Amino acid sequence: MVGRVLTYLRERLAKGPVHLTLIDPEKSPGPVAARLARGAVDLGSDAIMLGGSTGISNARMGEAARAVRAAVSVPTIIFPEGPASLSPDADAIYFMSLLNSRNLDLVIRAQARAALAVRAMRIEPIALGYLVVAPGMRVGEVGQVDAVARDDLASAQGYALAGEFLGMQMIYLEAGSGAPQPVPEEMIRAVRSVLSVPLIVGGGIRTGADAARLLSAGAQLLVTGTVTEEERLDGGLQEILSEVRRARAR
Ligand code: 1GP
Repeated sequence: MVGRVLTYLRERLAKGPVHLTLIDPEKSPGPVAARLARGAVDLGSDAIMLGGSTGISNARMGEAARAVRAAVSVPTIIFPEGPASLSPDADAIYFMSLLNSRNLDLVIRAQARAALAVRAMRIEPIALGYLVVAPGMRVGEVGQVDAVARDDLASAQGYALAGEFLGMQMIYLEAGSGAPQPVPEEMIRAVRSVLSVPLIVGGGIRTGADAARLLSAGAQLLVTGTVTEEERLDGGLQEILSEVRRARAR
């Protein structure tokens, strides 16, 4: 099934790379989330992801989704840490599996518990394979992952391609929020060379130079959270978005 938000992302991707802004409703509740989203979208961000790796309640998620939806016209996508992050107030949800978790709850069991609720909410599920690469940061710990080593290109390719073969509509390579370095370019190149579905890259992207390197290695969607939450809208995020525009013009 291909819904409205995935169609929107694919249409944008047909023209070049896409930027996604991640906002954590626990750190930035409703009105703050709305202000951050508006700032990011004014600079050219293509969609807003709502999520974080610790303790988001349905109420917090709902409040942020409603506020962001009222503030911007781009899609809002829930980036869940588990069933507690569900809300009917966003446009879509990454229906995701943490591919390299040791905890089966995060691979498939929580998804089985949430599937009927997602259907009842009529929120668009986007099937996503989520792969944590070292250092992994907080999500690596909470997600109980066997993080893919930064030089283990074959494992990254294997997980990503397995996700695609299982029917996942996008693959997300995550270095972890606040990672000192983003996912290595060689890994992005290696994964992109075997993958047909879009490749999302996030974690540790802070500057225009970071974005330019990852885009030329083959990242198709870039996720940034920290630069927006630190309100470095006119520095980091602005530079990142000008690199996305530059890559689109090529
Ligand atoms: C985390 O990839 C995202 O899931 C964003 O990371 O906060 O480092 O931008 P940053």
